[in-house]
Amino acid sequence: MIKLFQFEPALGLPNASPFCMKLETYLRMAALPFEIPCATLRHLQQAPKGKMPYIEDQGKFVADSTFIIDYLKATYGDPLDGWLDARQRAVALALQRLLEENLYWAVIYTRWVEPQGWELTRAGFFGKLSPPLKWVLPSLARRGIIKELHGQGMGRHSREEIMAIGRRDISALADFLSDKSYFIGEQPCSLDASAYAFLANLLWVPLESELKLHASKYPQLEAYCHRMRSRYYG
Ligand SMILES: N[C@@H](CCC(=O)N[C@@H](CS)C(=O)NCC(=O)O)C(=O)O
Repeated sequence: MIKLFQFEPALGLPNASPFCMKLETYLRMAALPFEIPCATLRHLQQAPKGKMPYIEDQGKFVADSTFIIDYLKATYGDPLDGWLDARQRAVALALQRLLEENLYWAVIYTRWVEPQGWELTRAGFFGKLSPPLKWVLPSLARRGIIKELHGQGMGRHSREEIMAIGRRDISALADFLSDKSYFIGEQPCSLDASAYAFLANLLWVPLESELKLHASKYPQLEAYCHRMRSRYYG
């Protein structure tokens, strides 16, 4: 049985880490049996690449949601993406990169840097820790994330610039989805695991960020999230 190591559910979602939620959604979409060991700090410390999620399968550890999905496809088959032609695959990859390599960092900014977001993040991610970890870890983690934001580059922009970048990504996603049921067509593919995880992490967390407000202007995004949830988390 595949063991999925990830954070515990938070902020009203199966996972407040979009990468963890992406992988769990993929496993559900591909109907692969998996179990989630009770989340502990130790699991993060033992993560092969220092990040969640990772899996253990047949004695092998695999890290990074995309590499894990590649591994799962190679090991158990690819029930989701077989119908895509080369052009659709290229578009799916570009959208995945938009979500995971760009929009992600704008969302991180709203959660870890903006005061209202930080309040929610601190309570949602660290609220259950006992002292002294509860006092030390949140500000250490926040400092680490701010450093990562700076290293990636998003953190060097002004708030207004970051919001403009995020809004632009969201509008592109909404325009591309348009009235389709799933991102590439009427059938889901593995890109939808990523899209659903990232959009639900924007629309369904109790943080009234500017990005959430912008995403809420597109009813097709909300409808899409409901479609994915009832199909795979019903
Ligand atoms: N490229 C990785 C990204 C994973 C990632 O950034 N995970 C974050 C949570 S969203 C994490 O584990 N952060 C903990 C840390 O950096 O200490 C993937 O696709 O799995």
